[in-house]
Parts: sequence; C-alpha cells; structure tokens
Amino acid sequence: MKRKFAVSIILFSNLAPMIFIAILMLGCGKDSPVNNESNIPSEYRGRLVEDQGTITVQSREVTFRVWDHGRVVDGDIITLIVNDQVLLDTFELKGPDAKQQVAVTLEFTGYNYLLLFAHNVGSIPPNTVGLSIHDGMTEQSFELEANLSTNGAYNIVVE
Ligand SMILES: [Ca+2]
Repeated sequence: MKRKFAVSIILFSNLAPMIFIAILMLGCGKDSPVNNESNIPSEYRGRLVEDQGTITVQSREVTFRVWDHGRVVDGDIITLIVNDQVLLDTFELKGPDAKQQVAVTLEFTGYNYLLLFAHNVGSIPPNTVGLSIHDGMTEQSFELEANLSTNGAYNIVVE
C-alpha cells in the first residue's frame, strides 16, 4: 500500500512538467488569431506587390536567414517586412557566407506575409534575396525579387 503511494507520487512528479507545458501551449494557441487567406497587401509604399510563393512551417517561432542571391554580391539594399512589422530596415545584403539571421514570432496561425522592398537593385538588377526559414525542426530555402516599381512577397503559412 505504502509502495503504491510512492509510485504514484513519482508518476505525478514526472507528469507534472508535461501537464504544465501542455497548459502553456494551449494558452499560447488562444493568443494567436487565425488567418485563412493570404494577407499580402496589394501595394506597399506606392509600389505593387507580387505574390512570389507560399511556404508552410510548423511553428510561429521562426528564424530567417537572409543573403544576396545574385551571382555577384552587388550592394542590394532591402527592407523586409513581416505583417506590417519591419524585420530588417535599409539593410545591405552580404553573400551566402555571411547570412544575416533574424528571429520573429509570426502573428497568425495560418497566413502571414513576408515582403521585400528594394531601396536599389545593386549594380546588377534586380534586387535578389536568398532566404531560409527555420521553424525549430526544419530549414527551408526560397527566393524573393524586387525592383524599383514592384515589391516581392511570400506567404508564410503556420500549420
Ligand atoms: Ca542586384
């Protein structure tokens, strides 16, 4: 009888942290509004926005890495926006061996957007950005392009 009691205490002490984490996760889920459709704006700073693709991730906590995807690193300067929030401001891209890393919590479950605004096109047009997104489990790569009349955008869908 005594032993059974001891065993159940051990069981509970093992389970308690997991229950705590589960409650925390439920709480986080409630804070995140759900977006079932693309929220890419039709224009930004007077330029049209082109939808250049969709990527799916498993977490709202993601880390982007950003670099110049052109054949030559030619001085492309960008601003990157996630759901109206500036992620990188007037940032000069470096090559693939010096990727800029930036972490962000995506606002929505479902559709979020990432937008590229080009401040120039470097010496070789257009403004080309290589990106990767890591959701804590996997890293996926994609590209964005922009010029002085069109912004590029990507849908980032949190499953
Ligand atoms: Ca360029």
